[in-house]
Amino acid sequence: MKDWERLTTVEEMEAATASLLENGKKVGADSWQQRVKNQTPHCGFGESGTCCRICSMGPCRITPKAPRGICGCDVHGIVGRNYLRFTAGGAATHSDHGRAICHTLYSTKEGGNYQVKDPEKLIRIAKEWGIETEGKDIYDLAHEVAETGLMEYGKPFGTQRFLKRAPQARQEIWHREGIEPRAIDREVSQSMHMTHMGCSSLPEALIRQSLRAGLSDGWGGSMMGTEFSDVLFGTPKPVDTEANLGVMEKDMVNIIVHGHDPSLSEMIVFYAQDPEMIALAKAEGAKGINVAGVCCTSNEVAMRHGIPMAGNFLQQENVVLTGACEAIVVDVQCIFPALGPLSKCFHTKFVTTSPIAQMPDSEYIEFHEETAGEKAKAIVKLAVENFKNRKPELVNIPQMKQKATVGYSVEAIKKCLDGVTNSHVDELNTMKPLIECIKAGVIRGAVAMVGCNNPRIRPDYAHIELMKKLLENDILVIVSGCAAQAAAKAGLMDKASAQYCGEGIRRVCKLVDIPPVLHMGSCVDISRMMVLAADIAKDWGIDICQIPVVGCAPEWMSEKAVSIGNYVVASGIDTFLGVEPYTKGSSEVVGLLQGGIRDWVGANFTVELDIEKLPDLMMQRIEEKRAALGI
Ligand code: BF8
Ligand code: SF4
Repeated sequence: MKDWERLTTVEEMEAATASLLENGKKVGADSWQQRVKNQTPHCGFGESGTCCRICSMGPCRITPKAPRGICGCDVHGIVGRNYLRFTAGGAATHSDHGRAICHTLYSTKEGGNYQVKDPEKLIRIAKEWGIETEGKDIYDLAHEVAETGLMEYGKPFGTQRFLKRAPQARQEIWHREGIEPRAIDREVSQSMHMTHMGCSSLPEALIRQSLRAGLSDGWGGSMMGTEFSDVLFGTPKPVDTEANLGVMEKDMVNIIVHGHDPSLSEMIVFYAQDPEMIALAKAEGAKGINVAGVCCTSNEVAMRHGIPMAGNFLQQENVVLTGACEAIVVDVQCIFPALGPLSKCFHTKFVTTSPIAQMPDSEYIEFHEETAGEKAKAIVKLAVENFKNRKPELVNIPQMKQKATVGYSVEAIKKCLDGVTNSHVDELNTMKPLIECIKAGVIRGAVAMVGCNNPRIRPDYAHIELMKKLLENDILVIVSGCAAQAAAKAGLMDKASAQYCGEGIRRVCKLVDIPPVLHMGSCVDISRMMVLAADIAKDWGIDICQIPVVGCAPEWMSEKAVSIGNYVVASGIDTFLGVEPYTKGSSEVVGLLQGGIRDWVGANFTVELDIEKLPDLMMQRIEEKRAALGI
């Protein structure tokens, strides 16, 4: 068989998009492709991070002729402050999602809208946090754990509880460098304070706080988001699903869930299976109800229920352009405001549900824990009753989809490893079989490929090409967020794709019965990757920065991604970016992020806009780490 022959190519996906844009033209739809043209060229000051508008004496823009703002701040202070604010935006966003999940956990009750699906995990976390579990009703325990979690956001003293999950050496580094995150809200709030007019303009202080704010996200808010979502909705285990626009069904009511918080999508999925709703759909002339997802909420329900993934970030308009989307139901984050006007060009209902993400041209059905069931049912009904308004002449569902096996939580990975016979190891629930593989060189190392799409990069191209190259070279690829969906759409999560990988990965995939690319979840689930790295390091007896693993976000775009980058690097994992942060205006800030912080945390960023060069850079770093370990 020819190399990677059975994958769906980026060219095929682009052809599908082109035909959908033709569909859009018929009804006068706008598109991001057009808006990119309207916005090009971008503002050079914004791009280099050298515009300051944090007080009304400005905006001040730094040029050779005007090297300081009116207050006297130099370019390094301005770029550093902008970078910290960007990070704080991301940390706030992920962590507020985590907070919402804590509230959902607090709302659980026997027979209620939300229940505890993984009591074992709840008890495990309670014990980890020193909460008494003996003889306690599981819901009393859930409430106590949720409340303790909520206190992590504003506690006056101490540091984040989950930091203790890291290897001792890592915890000591965080302490030594003064970057242990305290209360999550405090880190975000302090970042805003530090960047107020007349506070910090010292790049070193600003970057240190960026790392700390990031850590409050990764080892705080995001980690609680992930852990408590598992308690509420079940810890993911391997499940088969499908990906790409072909998962939309011509003869069914198509409901697309989009956003991030599974509290909404779980309910939609549940009521879409309600016999009353299915009967209603049939009465309306449809064969049934099909739920599919976009962006991270899609990852959440794919990981737990095998709900198909219609696409990732830059495909969100495409689902509406198929003309076969009865409703696109959103919660928070990464939702294009464009969906409002676009939906109006079709019969699609654009349903917003969160006070945090309210948009023009949408139907706003506010979602709360107490009324979640009835609201979800109302939304499903709205979609079903909209089926008859479809215009058959506008229906164009590109017939492309791939099989995917997803659901690789840390717990699931350990379970897979338990299934592998290894003469050196007889314990269960350990990373040792994987460590043995790495030591033996069967697997050279791993890359955590994460993040978004960004029109600056040919959509999905970087993700897919990098993954292929790494797999050919026996580098294990773990993924989350929109990178995961790129892999799934291409077919890299189909076990059958292992045949194209290097000999080592091929053997491991066969032995462990896994696909070559492991889907670990949504972007908050990058906290799973932190736990994975911590567990590997602890079982190996080394620090995280010594493991031959790197992070990569080749197509990133959001503030959340920068917050992630900060905590991944601060955790000791070198991170490679294919899109430049808004920092190039300051040699000092760039010097720190791409070099200096290595002295603090043992890792740093590498920015390489030439995607073709990224795999070699990453493999080189992995080999350096192997050499340092003497393997
Ligand atoms: O949190 S990868 S485009 S969907 S920001 Fe958004 Fe980026 Fe996708 Fe999820 Ni993450
Ligand atoms: Fe200009 Fe200083 Fe105000 Fe920024 S803080 S806008 S550099 S005067």
